Amino acid sequence: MIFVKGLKDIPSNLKSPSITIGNFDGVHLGHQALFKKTIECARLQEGDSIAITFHPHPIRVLRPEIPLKLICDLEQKIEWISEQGIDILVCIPFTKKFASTSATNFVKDILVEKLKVSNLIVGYDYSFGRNREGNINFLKAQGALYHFNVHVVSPVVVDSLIVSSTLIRELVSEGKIEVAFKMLGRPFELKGEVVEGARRGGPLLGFPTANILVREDQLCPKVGVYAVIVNVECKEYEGVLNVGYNPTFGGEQLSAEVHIFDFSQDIYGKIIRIKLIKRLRDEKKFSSPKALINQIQKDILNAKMAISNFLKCGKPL
Ligand code: RBF
Ligand code: MG
Repeated sequence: MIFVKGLKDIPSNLKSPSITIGNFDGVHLGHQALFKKTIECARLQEGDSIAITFHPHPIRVLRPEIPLKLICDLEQKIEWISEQGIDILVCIPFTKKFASTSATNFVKDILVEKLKVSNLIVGYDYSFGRNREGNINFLKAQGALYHFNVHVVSPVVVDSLIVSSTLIRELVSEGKIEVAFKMLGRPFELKGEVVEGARRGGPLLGFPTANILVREDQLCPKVGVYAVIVNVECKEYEGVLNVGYNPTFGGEQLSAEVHIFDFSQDIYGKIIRIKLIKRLRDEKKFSSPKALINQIQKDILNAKMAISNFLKCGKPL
């Protein structure tokens, strides 16, 4: 996949482009349906499949007062869209000025004149442009005017719920990561830098943990204990993640820390990716460190079981 930042560096020799547009936070099954349709349209015409996305997320720019927690960062988005088989990903820097572009001008200047769109693929609920005036009826009318096809992709339904980034954010913050998993088509991933923790896990409990810096703008799973697969410098390890306040030690600050099995490297400052496979339990206040140690031993056994089931059949049991 070719990644293009901004509209200036778009290759000039595009072949009858099939284009999809969206924010694609999480690159979930709904987004994946759009990419499949886009690639299918491109194949039929032996043309290029193109995805257009925006960064930062438009809500961040237009409604900064909304505390939007994103499922993924730009790097994850690029990686996951690339895995879908899209030829070119165009990322438009989203500014207030760009947001004031009318839907008419976006279609004429960017889709038609710049990209020479042949097929436009959008989700059933799509709208864009100043005041969201670019809805599906508008796009169909523009398609008739400029001779491009508009394909509307139906919603994807999982457990009788329509897959959406908003719903996945809710599910993850409620700890329903198994449902989020089904909607994403992959485990929810918590990514972050390993930072200094309380330095209690190793010396006191015998379970050293890597503490992750969870940024303000990042979606954090509900407090609790999870079976996880951790990616450290492209290698995968199994582990248990605790998101919580460490009430046994009277903690007040939220932390996310992962105990990685059979692992003793110093990884301070490294960015790691934690795939949440199964939620194991709530965080609890234990009467003593000893009682907590007993529970963590059980957590580790439960995590190993959940991960082994996941590796066998691709889903948590
Ligand atoms: N701390 C608690 O106070 N209650 C818990 O239920 C709890 N569960 C944990 C489960 C796992 C798998 C791990 C690795 C840690 C857990 N902790 C819990 C956090 C523990 O208090 C923390 O690792 C140490 O305080 C070191 O920061
Ligand atoms: Mg630690």
